[in-house]
Amino acid sequence: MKLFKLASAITALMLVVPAAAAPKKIVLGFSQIGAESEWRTANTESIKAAAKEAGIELKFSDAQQKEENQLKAIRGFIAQKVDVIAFSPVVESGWETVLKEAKAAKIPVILSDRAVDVKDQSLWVSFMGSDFVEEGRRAANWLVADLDKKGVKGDVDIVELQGTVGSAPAIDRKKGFEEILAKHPNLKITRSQTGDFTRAKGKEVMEAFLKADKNIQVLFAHNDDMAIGAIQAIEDAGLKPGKDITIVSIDGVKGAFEAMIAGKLNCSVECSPLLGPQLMAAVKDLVAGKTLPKRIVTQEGVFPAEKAAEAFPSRKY
Ligand code: GZL
Repeated sequence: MKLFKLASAITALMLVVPAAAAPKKIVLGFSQIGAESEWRTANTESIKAAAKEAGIELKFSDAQQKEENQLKAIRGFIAQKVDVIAFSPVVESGWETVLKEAKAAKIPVILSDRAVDVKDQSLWVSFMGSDFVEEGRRAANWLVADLDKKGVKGDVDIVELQGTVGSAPAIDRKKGFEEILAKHPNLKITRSQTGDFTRAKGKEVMEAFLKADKNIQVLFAHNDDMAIGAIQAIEDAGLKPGKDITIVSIDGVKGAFEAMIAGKLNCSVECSPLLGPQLMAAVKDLVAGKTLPKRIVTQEGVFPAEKAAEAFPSRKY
């Protein structure tokens, strides 16, 4: 009889005490630049997988490399009252107004991958991504060492494929590369043009460079995708990429490792797109009321061709 009474009491209690409400899901609005390169695709995959793993509801928008689409997406996130906004700004300028709108709506903003150029730094909470100036320095330092190893003296003509005009990686990689070149007056950038971080544009611009200049010795590409496009143009011109023209680029994507193993690319400076886990941890910390570091720098290395085959099997992007 006692057992029956106990069971009835527990049942009655369960009817009275509501089940603990499931904790509200964090909602993150993320505006992605586009799908312009292998790097960007890997970055998107990392963000989506990490959001799923973290149990964060991700509202994801692809801006097709257009700033106006990012502005529209961010305003949409504000209207939907998301908990946090994160984005990778396609260019550095033009964000002041929309970031003020996010601040007025009390929605914190995290910069992922690329920085913005705004006077009021309180408009964004944290910027996580690579040090692009250092990546430019690493590319130039590798080139200086490679030319020294080959005993190359005298003037060296370098052509440069720049990333998207006005973007943080394009501005800063150029800055870092030229900082090192300033110490080596025989190394000169003779032609420089944007390839907008894409293979197609990289090939098109390299074709024009090759038509105009028969003395190109080095190509510095701000990302691997433009280098891979340029490799096709160099081969179409009857030259051997990686031998007739030394090529150094940045990202460290799969296509770059394949090109290095094939002897067509000489060095790729790593720029990790795998920001997803770090971003989701930061979002959770933010929602939990913790303070984030203003700057979170991704750790990365340099891959000369001779290390490519050994490193390739363990690459994650
Ligand atoms: C760098 C990233 C750049 C890559 C390109 O962090 O913003 O954009 O280097 C990508 O491949 O398109």
